[in-house]
Amino acid sequence: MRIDRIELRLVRLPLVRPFQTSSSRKAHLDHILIRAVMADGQQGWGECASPSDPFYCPETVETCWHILHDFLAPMCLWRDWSSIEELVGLYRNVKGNAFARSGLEMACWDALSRDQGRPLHELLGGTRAEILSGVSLGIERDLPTLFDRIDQFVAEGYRRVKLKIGPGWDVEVVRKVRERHPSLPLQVDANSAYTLDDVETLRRLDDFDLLLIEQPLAHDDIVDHARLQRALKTPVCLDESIHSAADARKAIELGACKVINIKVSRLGGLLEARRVHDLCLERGIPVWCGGMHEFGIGRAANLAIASLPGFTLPGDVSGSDKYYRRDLVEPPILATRGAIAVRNVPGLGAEPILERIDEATLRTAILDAGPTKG
Ligand code: OSB
Ligand code: MG
Repeated sequence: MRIDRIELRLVRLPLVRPFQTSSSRKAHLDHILIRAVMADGQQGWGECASPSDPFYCPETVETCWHILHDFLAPMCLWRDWSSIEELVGLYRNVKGNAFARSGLEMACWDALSRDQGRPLHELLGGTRAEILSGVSLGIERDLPTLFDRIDQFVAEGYRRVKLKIGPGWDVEVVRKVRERHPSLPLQVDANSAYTLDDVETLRRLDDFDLLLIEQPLAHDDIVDHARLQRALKTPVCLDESIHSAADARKAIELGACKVINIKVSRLGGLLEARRVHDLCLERGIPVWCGGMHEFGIGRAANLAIASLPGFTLPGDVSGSDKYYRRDLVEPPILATRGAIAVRNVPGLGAEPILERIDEATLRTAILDAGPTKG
């Protein structure tokens, strides 16, 4: 395979319901779509689902644009590769910037699987015909609003609920949700909001039969998480701290977690995501698929990886209707009774609709110059 042309598009979709983070209120999301056109005319699409601000991880939409435009694309254009391992070898000198790498790699996986006439989930080694779907709920304005949201998604059949927590919105919120839903599979995500000074607060969460607590401590820590895990009954799950299979191995060996959240974009792509999956399967560590509010292309890639056998816990991959009124792909990715079917068609499993993408595009760059050294 050889990429002759890379198209980058900054694409905006309005959110069905604005969401509030600690620092901003968002009514829409901007992601980068990558179209890679091969020498033989085969195409693939990828999505870079980076947040626009550096509050989840250091990357932003604009750093992704910069790295894709000025480094990754020039390092790959006009170079021959025959496997994804060879493709990522072309840009192995690029450190970090996982979201940017993941978007380009996804476009190449899509093109490769279309070229072979096989579904991406099959290339990856997927074994499930459907994936089990949970929802991730933000910190809401008040408890009644949170209860309404939970009731809605439980009624729709979602298999588990994840609550975002932080100081001031934790033990009492979880207590009340647990009282209202005694047998609901429930987990919490702290997005690094605590320190070891909060062990007593976090220990109180042990009373609520949570599936796990996700990333309670610093985004770049695995050592303190090991200490915390020893103090808690609730399994610790790492998200932000795990960037590679090597990180996952170290975290498991240190006892920093009992579960890992596999997020394609945080791991720099599907190849590394599969390596983390394989390691966890071998070590008996359950995994689940995290999300970044992906549009249809990135969501389809999440479904493909989540079909692998080690994904034994419901993921954050919900129907796209939870976020977007009209997504950019057909058929729309929707959950039925808390499960999403994995499609048996060549490629990612979702067809990008060009007219909708054109309508949503804010900025475009076309790269088709010869290669540079990296
Ligand atoms: O920590 O899992 C997280 C979204 C943005 C940043 C961090 C996280 C999330 C989610 C999204 O929880 C879940 C989804 O895509 O539905
Ligand atoms: Mg998380």
